[in-house]
Amino acid sequence: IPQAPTGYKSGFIGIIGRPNVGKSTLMNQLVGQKIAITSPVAQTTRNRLQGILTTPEAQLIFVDTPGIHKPHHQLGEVLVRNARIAIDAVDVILFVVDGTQPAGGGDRFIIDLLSRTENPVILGINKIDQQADSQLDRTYEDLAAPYQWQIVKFSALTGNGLDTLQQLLVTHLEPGPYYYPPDLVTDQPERFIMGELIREQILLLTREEVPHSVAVTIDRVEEDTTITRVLATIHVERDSQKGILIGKGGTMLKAIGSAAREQMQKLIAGKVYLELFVKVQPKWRQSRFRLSELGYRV
Ligand code: GDP
Ligand code: K
Ligand code: MG
Repeated sequence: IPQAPTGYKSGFIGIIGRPNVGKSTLMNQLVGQKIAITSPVAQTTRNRLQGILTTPEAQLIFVDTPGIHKPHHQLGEVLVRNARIAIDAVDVILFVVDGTQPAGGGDRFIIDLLSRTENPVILGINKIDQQADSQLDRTYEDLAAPYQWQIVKFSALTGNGLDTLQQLLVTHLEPGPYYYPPDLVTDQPERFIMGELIREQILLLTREEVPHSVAVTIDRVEEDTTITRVLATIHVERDSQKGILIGKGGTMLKAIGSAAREQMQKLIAGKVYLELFVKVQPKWRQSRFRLSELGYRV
């Protein structure tokens, strides 16, 4: 890693918020590449993932966290605990809310968590591209008022307002080194993102009952001069879910595969041949061993 110029700033920014407010979309837009998968399904993000933005004046390292919510099973508890750790392990908190939705219990729960941190907090009101009712903003402003958090409004989808956000974040950073090489956009290996791109298509294409019990492993990546061959397994809990994933005559698996392959080609800027398998592993969500075996930090 090269040495940063004198006066250079750097630091970690925790992106916190309830599910579906647009945290992952925001991170992708800020770093300029799709490194975190997004979908309308809550709990799309399972791991802590870092997005790195290096500018001439600062290196901003964004930590995308799973949305904070009340846990229902062991995977849920792990997710919430990781989000709590993230709050204190960073330099600045970006608390993202959905400006198209009224503030809810989930937001109050997070505000309660954030009220105890020493770190500076910025309230980011997202989805201003879709906002019809400015009254909603006021409810968030009122919630933030007792803590005197700075407020920024933006659209993670269109990028509108993100320059202002970026400038404000830099003012909160201290002088520091490059934590990562300037050309790196994420701390995650390509293989992990490949698995996530498959999981994203499952979330987008299959029925409600499948997504939460799915995990994807990348079993093999073979790089040829002209094509990259990827072998991956989708792990589910029940035979019925396997049936849904494969679909009639294999149509669903084919659709998942071809959409994921397209995304992977963008990721690696090259041709990909993707082979997908589906495997039933009962109750993997309950098992810590399984979770870590599949690559989740528990
Ligand atoms: P997360 O759960 O907080 O990480 O949320 P995601 O990034 O997965 O986004 C949840 C949904 O909100 C997705 O369907 C996104 O396309 C959508 N979304 C995110 N940001 C915006 C935005 O600025 N405007 C609009 N209209 N939709 C957004
Ligand atoms: K989501
Ligand atoms: Mg997310």
